[in-house]
Amino acid sequence: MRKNRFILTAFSLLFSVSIVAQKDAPFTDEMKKEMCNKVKEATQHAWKGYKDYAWGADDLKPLTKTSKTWYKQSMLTTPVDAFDTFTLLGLTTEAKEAKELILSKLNFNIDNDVQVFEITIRLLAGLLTAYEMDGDKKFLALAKDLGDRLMPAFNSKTGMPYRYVHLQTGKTRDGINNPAEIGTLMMEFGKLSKITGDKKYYEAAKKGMMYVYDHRSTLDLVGEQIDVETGNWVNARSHIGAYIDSYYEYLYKSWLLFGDKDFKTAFDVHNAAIKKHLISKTDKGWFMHQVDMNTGKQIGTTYGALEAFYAGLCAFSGDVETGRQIQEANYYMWTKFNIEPEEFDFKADTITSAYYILRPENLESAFYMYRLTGENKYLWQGKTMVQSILDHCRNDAGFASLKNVQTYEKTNSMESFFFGETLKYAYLIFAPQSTLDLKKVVLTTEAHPFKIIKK
Ligand code: DMJ
Repeated sequence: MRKNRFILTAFSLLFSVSIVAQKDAPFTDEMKKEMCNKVKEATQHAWKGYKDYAWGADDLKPLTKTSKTWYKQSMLTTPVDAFDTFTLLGLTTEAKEAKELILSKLNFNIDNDVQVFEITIRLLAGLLTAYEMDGDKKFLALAKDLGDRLMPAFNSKTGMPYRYVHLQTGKTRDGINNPAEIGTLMMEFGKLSKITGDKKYYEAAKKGMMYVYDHRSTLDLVGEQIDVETGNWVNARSHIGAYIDSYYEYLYKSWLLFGDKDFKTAFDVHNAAIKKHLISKTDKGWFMHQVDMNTGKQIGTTYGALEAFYAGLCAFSGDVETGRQIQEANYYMWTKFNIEPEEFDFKADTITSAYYILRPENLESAFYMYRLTGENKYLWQGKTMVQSILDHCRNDAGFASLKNVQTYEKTNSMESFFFGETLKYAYLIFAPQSTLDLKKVVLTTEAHPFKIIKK
């Protein structure tokens, strides 16, 4: 018995030594190049699937080899989200194909109400970046047309946007909104103002976002849902996950992009509260839990794929050490279950939502951690994550989400953010830093690079 225990201890010691060794082991330029080539090939494979089975639609359904269109007419979500990734990766043929499709077919005169947040972060952002990268004014005309059609969403008593707006009539619906869907319009509408010279987009988005900030709790936290007509919070759950996440992200990034100090002040106030109230320190790393926004009482211990973004944001905004601890937790979540699940309970160490929909946030944080520290450890993390996606999500038509990370069973979807974000971060971790200069551009929540032009 004691002998067995000795062997076990020696084995686990050896195992941890080899992990430590691997974390610090050199990651050569050759290895970086090899990873970049793998990601490029994966991007071409996924695009080929879209071309063969979903040409002109929003998304590819990779298992049935059919297509998905979100509304009555396609908005070409995949090509618009993918265009700048193709350009950054040097995939000129693919970029040309996407551009031709977008400029010949995209039309926003659709008899449908659309979700303002999703359409803004994927399409408005994608078109604005396409314009900044490529210079073709037709991209800008499309972006302006879309921005104008979305603008009536801000016509509420408080200035916070409704969740849905009709693209032809401007009719709004769904007044119970959330900080993420309210705040994550600032970079896109602000950029549209800076490019067109018309301030109305910037002002509308800022008014809505600042309403949320001005109605934070005495603990400087926000809740999960707010009524855009009355301004009352209707759900007091506070955390950094779904429905809140990118509100914080856009406060910091809007400051970087526009140099408007109001955003910096708001971010600093919230970020201090996030660090004070939402972090759980464990021996696996620092996870983030849920609290009541008014009392600070802990009400949940779940963590997941979306929350993983905060390590990168925290480090990028100046606190590398906290970012490092949270990235430990992120990587634990990825490796413990084969691939990260959508959500797990970090206290019980069990999965609560087993799917993986090709989300980027864990890779995104590894990318920021690598850029900020230069430590090989984050390249090794990136390699593990990228390789597991390539090994387990690929099929003959593209890449598929997983229904269950523990069994690797696939499900029939390939979200456009796989192109816009996941493949982009997968490439950027290993690519020369000059591929994307973080002093010259700010990446939106959908990883579309926006040029920093302060005026
Ligand atoms: C993306 O559309 C954006 O990153 C958004 O902020 C959160 N969800 C997805 C990716 O997971």
